[in-house]
Amino acid sequence: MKLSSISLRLITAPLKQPFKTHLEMVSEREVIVVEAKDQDGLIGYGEAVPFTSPWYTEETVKTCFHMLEDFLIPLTLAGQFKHPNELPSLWSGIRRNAMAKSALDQAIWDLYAKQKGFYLGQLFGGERSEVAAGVVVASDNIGDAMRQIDDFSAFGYQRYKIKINPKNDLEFLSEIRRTYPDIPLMADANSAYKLGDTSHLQKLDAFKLMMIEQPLRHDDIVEHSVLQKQLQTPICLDESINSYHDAKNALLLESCGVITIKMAKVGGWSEAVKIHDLCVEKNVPVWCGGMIEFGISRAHNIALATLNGFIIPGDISSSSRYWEEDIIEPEVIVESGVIQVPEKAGIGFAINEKRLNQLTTYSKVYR
Ligand code: OSB
Ligand code: MG
Repeated sequence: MKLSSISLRLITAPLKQPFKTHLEMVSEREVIVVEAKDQDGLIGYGEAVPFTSPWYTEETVKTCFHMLEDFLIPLTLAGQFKHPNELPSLWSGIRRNAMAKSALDQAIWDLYAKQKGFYLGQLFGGERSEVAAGVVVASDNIGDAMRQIDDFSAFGYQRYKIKINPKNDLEFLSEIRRTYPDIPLMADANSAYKLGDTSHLQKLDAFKLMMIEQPLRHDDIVEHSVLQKQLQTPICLDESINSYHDAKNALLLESCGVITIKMAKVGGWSEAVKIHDLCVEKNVPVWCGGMIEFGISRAHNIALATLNGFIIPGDISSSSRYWEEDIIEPEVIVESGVIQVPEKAGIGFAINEKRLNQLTTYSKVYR
């Protein structure tokens, strides 16, 4: 594929409300928008979604920018590939840095789909015309969390996820279950527990959670296997799954009953689809994870979630969950708990250029 240019933009916007976990409070979101242009002026879009600091992944906005500018973009502009499915091997000499790779991979897949006139999800066999929407509540105050659940319920979200830690878990989950005994509920611990907390974690079985996400270390697969055997609630791995290889090992060791796939974290479309296909083969349900992202990343997630294995509502919420105004149009809308899948070519959404320009703090073009 011959590209005429690739450009990077840093964009920043405040969140409507702070996103609080035991690890970090995010109130301002910074990402990198990648644009890949061909000779006819068609543009594909991707979004790099690390955080400003390395609290969730080791990558940051600055490391991503560096990897894109100094390694991935020069290699890619040299044009030694015919199809976007060759990008992982083109980049195989660059270790890890999955979020940087994913953003460029997304942009080139979007461009390719636009050149061919197909909706992106269709290129990977995605068949759904609507995807189920879930939402995340990340607060350190139970009153505030309850208000958020109440507000979100107006959109009919099909699954609620609450951030927990050993200090607030019993209080938060009891309170939620008192008011909402039957809502589809799960909890995300973002590695707040140790294997030694097993007897405490067993108490959470009483709350009929769909799953508990990443209770133990961010890079662990073995201790989760030990823990899973002592819990009734299925474990879902998030931080631990950064590649197909990780997913294969987690299933081999029965470390989890569910996997959340974040395209950004596994390096792009090809690897995400490989993990999906493995989970379908092994009968393990998957859902599409979120990264507090803007519309471009959200659009890629929607396309990914059209694949058959995504049978649990993911962290794909409306644009308005986080933003006063998103960078795509139309914005992502959740109605009666679902998002309508677009039909237009590529990611299926147009760019809101005015908003994108408003949020841009720096940009650079590479040829
Ligand atoms: O652990 O799933 C996580 C957001 C940022 C970083 C990590 C996580 C999250 C979420 C998803 O919980 C939030 C969303 O995008 O709606
Ligand atoms: Mg998580």
